[in-house]
Amino acid sequence: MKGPTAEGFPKNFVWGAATASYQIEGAATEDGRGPSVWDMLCRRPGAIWGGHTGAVGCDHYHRMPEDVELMRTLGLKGYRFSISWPRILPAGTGRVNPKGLAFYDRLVDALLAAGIQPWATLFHWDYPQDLYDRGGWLSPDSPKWFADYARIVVRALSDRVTHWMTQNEPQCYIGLGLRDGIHAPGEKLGWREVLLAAHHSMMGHGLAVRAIRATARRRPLIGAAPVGSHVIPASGSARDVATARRATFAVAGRTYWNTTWWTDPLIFGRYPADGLKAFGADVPKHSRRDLETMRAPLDFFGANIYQSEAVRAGRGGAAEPAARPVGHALTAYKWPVTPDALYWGPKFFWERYKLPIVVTENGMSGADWVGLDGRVHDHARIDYLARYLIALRRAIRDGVPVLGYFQWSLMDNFEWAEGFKERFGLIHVDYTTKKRTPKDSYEWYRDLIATNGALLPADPARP
Ligand code: GCO
Repeated sequence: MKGPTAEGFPKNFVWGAATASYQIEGAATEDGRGPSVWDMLCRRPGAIWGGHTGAVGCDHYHRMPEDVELMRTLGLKGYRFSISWPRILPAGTGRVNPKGLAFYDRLVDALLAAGIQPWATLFHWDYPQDLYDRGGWLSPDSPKWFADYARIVVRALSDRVTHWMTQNEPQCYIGLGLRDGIHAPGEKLGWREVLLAAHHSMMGHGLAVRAIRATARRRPLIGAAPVGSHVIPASGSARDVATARRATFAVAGRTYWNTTWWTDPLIFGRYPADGLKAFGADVPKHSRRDLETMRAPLDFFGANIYQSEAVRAGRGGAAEPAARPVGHALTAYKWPVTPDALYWGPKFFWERYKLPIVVTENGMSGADWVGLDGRVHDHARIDYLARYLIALRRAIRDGVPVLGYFQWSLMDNFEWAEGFKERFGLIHVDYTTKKRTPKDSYEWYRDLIATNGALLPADPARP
């Protein structure tokens, strides 16, 4: 990879935006799509804010050409989308739905015609309902189901798609979905089962990576897109930095909010020792072969980064939380605005995993509406993105290889259990009329992309 240019971003930096199938597509029962666990959860009273569902969503399934045109005028270099498993395989395995594949065929063709590189995520949470009924990720067959599905998609699209991500945020679809019951399928299982499901999903990842490499018609670049808990140092002192690094890679007790339980096996072929200790007898019995299945060489490390906690070195190097000042900036979702997450996150991941970084998601929800002048003045989002991208530029200047950045999200969409309450988009969506209105941040991002980042303000941390 080439180093940064004068603007601070490499020459072929992938300026992107991201979405996910269930969050934007709608058309939940059309053209042969099978049901997913999210359709199921959306029917459960009280499960989703406002009783919303993704059944119609942004109606992207029907408005895809209009949406790709908006991406083209935005000047996107890359677009990260996910493929709906039950659209391709209505029952999860077996019969392929040609109309489902045809949709992604059209999408990929439209992207390429617009000069936009497609970045496909194979699984972003809309798990086929039929497979869930057959045990879901608890089934020992589940890794193979996922790999078989991956093979079908890759066979169909890999003449044009070269960038692949296996799974998005297993912490969420396993942790929030099976442990806390907040996300689909809405279960509250014990740790033993939760860890077994996690184990299978990681084996599924490993098998899928091999399936992609064996099937792809053009040389693929493969990664995964986990989330995690990001910890940053309260100061630049070596002790604080070492403490934050340790905390970033710790399994702090029995919680799924960590990075290493989900990522060390994929890259090192082993579970982290502190996690094994914390989960003890609930860790599934497994063989060396299982771990070797999980481990498959990757081409990049995808990271979804939104926020972080700051720590300082306490007594004996223990991590002490550094309280945020009263009145600290929060997004509409009440997530803290912590730009340095996009400096330390990529840096720590690069140091540990030695894979080039792709920021697969970053963005914020805002209280955005269409003003009397017909425009959406989302000043806060512009400021948020600028601050985070300045931190990312600093990481690149300090030698972290970052291949691209995908803003979350191209358009307002179905924010899972929060329904349509949270608006993360560069494009406003009126959910009644489905009208798209590019926000001020869309124009700002367009100009930023056009200058390869040169319009970013100076770095307040490194004037
Ligand atoms: C996630 C998902 C996205 C979310 C986004 C905002 O990170 O939860 O990948 O689907 O919509 O992160 O919460």
